[in-house]
Amino acid sequence: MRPNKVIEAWQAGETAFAAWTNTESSYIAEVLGHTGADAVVIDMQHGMADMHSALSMLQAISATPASPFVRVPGLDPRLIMKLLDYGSYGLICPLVDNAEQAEAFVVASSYPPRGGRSYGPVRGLLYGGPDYLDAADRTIVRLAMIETRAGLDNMEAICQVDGLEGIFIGPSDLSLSLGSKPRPEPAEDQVEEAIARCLDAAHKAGKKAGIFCFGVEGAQRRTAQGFDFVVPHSDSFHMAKAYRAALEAARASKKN
Ligand code: 3PY
Ligand code: MG
Repeated sequence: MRPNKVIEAWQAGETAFAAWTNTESSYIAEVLGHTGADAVVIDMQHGMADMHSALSMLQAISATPASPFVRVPGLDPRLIMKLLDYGSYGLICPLVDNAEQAEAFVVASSYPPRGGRSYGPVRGLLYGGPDYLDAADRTIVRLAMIETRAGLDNMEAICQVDGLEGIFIGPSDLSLSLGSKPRPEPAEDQVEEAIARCLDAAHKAGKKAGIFCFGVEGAQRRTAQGFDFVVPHSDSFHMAKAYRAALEAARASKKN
């Protein structure tokens, strides 16, 4: 089966870096796939993509060196199965509160005997290759999001779930859940402390730890802390920031 770039990075002892798209654009997904990212994550929880656009975006990412990942809208086995059949190589599941939900996530995304994924990888087979059935369970990356107080309380048990490659921290929701305001790194002390505990618990359990970051400095901070899967914010954030800077620089050159 075609290798997963994120797993390859981890096997080489490297941090995996992912680009994140809030758009529903296959063109932008393709552009992101050519930026050197190990994966492009289509955000179907808060982003614009629906199932229709997700299919063309997954196809577009397939034409790049990056592996196609999706943040699913929620723990819905039907959507999870379909997005895998569409060719997603990685799934990030939001708002995982306990080990039972993490187990349900693994079951929905794994073939029997481990899971209950129904057979029909109509596009996964084209992208992955003829040995898809044998290799899919160990090639697809599953990350459970820790971003609630319950998830934090149950994080050790979540990290014990077999078949889960790791956790992915959502600092904004985690902040809200702990009574803090979301803000760029560093987060408020209690949130930073919770993030450090998540990182430690994941590594103690032999799992990977990923995190969404709020820009370049944040991504550098989390990479230096030892996170294994780092997302340095979204495409819409970087596009607006870069365009604002370009416009300001051009305006500043105007002769009076
Ligand atoms: C959060 O910070 O809550 C996230 O879900 C990041 O994507
Ligand atoms: Mg969140």
